[in-house]
Amino acid sequence: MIEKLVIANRGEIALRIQRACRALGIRTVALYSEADREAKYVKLADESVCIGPARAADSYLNIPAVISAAEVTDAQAIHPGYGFLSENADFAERVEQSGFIFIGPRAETIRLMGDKISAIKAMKKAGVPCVPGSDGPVTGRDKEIHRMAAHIGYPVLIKATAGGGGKGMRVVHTEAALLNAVVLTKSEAKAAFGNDTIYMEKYLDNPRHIEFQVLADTHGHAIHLGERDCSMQRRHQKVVEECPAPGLSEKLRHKMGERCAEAARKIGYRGAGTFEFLYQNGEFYFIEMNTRVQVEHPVTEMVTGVDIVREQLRIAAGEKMPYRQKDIQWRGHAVECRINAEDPKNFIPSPGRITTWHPPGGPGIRVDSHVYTNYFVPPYYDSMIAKLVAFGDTREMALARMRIALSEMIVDGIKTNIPLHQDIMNDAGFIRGGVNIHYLQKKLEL
Ligand code: MV4
Repeated sequence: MIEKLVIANRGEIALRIQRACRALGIRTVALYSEADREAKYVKLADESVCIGPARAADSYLNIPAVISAAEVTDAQAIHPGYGFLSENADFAERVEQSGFIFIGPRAETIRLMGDKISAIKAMKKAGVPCVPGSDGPVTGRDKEIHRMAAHIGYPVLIKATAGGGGKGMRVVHTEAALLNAVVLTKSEAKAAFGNDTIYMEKYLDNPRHIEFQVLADTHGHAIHLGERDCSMQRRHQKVVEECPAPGLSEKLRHKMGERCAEAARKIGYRGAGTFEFLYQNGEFYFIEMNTRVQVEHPVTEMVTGVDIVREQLRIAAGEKMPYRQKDIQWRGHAVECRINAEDPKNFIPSPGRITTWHPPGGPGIRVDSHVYTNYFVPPYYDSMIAKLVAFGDTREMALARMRIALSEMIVDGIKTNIPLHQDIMNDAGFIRGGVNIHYLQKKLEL
């Protein structure tokens, strides 16, 4: 097993990784910026190293500083968490070249999935259903681009191959708007990613966002842990996630999950990964793969009983997965609310000191958070301060527990989006289940 591990992240996920390490007897090294110096999760770690000033570019994104910290503390492995360096193929490569274990897939897998065109190609080849589209870069003469869009059928979506997570996309409704959109998206992609390669897909107008969790070890075994519905989002920021997806049949779960596990096997995937799909009119369409542990992994943990971060660590240490697909069972329902330090009406971040922190509890309630009374929420990073997860035998029971938990929770001194979550938990459309990705934005416009 790994004896000592560097956590190249901050906040709740840094604490989550620490907990998994403790359960496996792995000693931890917390890395922190000057803005996180006083955070308790830093003090809870066995060791800690300051890697630079508050600005993420100078600390959590500073590759030489992270690798040096692993060297000076004599650690064997680095867990990148989510965000920051977690999907940076060059980082993964340098970690391994420096002789450390990277908790995640091989650098070449991260690179394959980071380029959306190559990701779609690989998934299509592996039997995963994709959105009808250009099957490669949009190049050539204007006439050919027109022919391609007409063949796919309007509306089409122009996407940057280096994009993802919502950046570098443009919907085109008419032939007249096509070439202008291509030129604009190309120049935006060049400016944002240094890569102007674009591709084209059929635009799906009212999909749900459903993603499948997989785990793959280095002995050729891959399993799926079912799906999560992440459709309740605003401006590409997920707000509420749940497992399982409301209304999805067991048959379709197994069929799609098995396709994802099979694809993971075929590409020699390693570790935890997520296949993102759009789901519309009963059909799944692959859009992207995430090669990291995700924020919303707890809902899957609650329903399957599998500790995903622990499995990431065991897989990275070269162990065989203790589960076969038949061992995985889904029981009950879990919902997660992302609690952010922000104004619940205008979404403006609300950093500052938390004067009272009173988390909820009781049966079926899980709070993943690094904050406490007197914690100062720094203004430099993501505004998420906690994930509140509610489990129940049924979706109705999970939602009922979530409503009670939200009403118990006290966060004073800063603004939070708890009122927004209370509103969502009482929303008729959400209670019915299965809303699409545009639902929350439309609700907020009212
Ligand atoms: C799409 C789409 C509709 N049709 N692709 C947005 C971010 C990136 N992950 C892919 N995205 C989308 N791709 C086709 N062919 C709509 C979106 C989309 C979206 C997807 C998932 C979650 C939230 C979203 C919000 C707006 C648009």
